Amino acid sequence: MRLSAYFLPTLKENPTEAQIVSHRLMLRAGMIRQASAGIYSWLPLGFRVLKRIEQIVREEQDRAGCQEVLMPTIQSADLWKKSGRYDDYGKEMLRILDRHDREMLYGPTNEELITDIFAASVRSYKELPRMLYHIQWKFRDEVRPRFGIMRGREFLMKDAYSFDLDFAGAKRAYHKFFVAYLRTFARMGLKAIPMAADPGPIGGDMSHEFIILAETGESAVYCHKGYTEFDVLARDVDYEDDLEPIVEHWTSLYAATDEKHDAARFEQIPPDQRVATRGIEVGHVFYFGTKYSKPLNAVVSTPSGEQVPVHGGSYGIGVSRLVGAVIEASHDDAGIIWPDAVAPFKVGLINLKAGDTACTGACDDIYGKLRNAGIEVLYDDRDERPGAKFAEFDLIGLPWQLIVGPRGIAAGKVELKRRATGERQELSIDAALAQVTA
Ligand code: 5CA
Repeated sequence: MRLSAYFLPTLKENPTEAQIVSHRLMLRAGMIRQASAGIYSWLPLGFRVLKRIEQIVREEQDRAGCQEVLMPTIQSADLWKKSGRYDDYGKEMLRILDRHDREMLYGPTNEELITDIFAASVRSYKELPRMLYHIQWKFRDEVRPRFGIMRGREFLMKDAYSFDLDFAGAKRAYHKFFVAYLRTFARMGLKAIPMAADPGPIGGDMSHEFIILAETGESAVYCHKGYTEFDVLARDVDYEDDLEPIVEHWTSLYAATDEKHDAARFEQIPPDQRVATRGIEVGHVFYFGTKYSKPLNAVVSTPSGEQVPVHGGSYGIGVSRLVGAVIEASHDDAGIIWPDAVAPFKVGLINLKAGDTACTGACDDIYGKLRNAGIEVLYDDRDERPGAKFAEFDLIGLPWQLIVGPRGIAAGKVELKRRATGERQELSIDAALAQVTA
């Protein structure tokens, strides 16, 4: 993509409405634009990151054996009346009347709808277990939408649902999602710690929140420092194996959100190993047994012919929130530092002298080669001051900057800068290409 033709409305000044760094940087880097309170449009750069994150979430759900569906954003109130949540949800639910005065709503979550879909077609234990997910926009009329897309009113969520014959089966499903979540967040370069959590309006008996430690997080959290040294991607996971040992390992040390915090237990941890900080909730898993299957009549026959309600769980990931969470975890004073896996482009190709034939010839050539190699590159072909270009590329945080200037090119050299470390190398064009395509 040529920057001269790209819609990238960056801001030079810090927007005053942004209280936390990710919100500030997303606005400054031209990733999002507020449409109304807690509701955002995603501009090209932001949308690319959102899609990358969504794709990692999708791949790890698929790997765990969960199947993708797509349910609508607008739901009928009927099912919610059956589950009892039409009243429970209160003002957070956006209620809509259609032209026939039928009560509709913009879905804040999908337990009712998916349970109804399941109940309509599954009859026997032989069709279990099942795991379904979708990635769809949700609406919650939050009292205080804030921090940009971190606590929006409209936000993109991955929500998955499991259906099992009994508690033992539901626990296996819970473990699958638990492990899939560890892998998902680690692939984005994030350290997410599972913490015992309050199930809130979803209900149920077993629940963990996956938390990224960050001073700017909304929740107060308490955990053992040991978690920061755990490495999950080192393990290859077979989802048919017993995953309990992994879950046990990841719940072996103390970790709890504010609502579940047990000060006495926390104080048993040696003082230098205690972490009391704030965190960003990027995922939440729940086991809720028959809370939805009973009222919505999702029953199956057992091997002995008995009719029983299925055991369910739901498993959410804040896909749009993750964009902000990654920035909170990875930035410096100059701007964003995208981890390779979620970067909107891998390389920024910077032509320092757009009017110079040698520079432009070399850049055009490099641009063509990178594109042919399938590398996503943002090519700054504009006639701007080098200082402004450097600042803009540091702000938008692409992993590599490949800088082409007249002096270097006369000697057949370009400069390659790694955004994360600031390390710069003078290389031949071929050597630079080899590094960024490796
Ligand atoms: N039905 C369950 C799981 S499928 C559910 O709704 N869980 S939840 O309420 O915990 O939401 C799942 C995830 O969505 C949260 O962990 C959080 O990362 C994200 N999320 C929740 N509310 C918001 C919001 N207002 N803005 C952005 N992300 C949100």
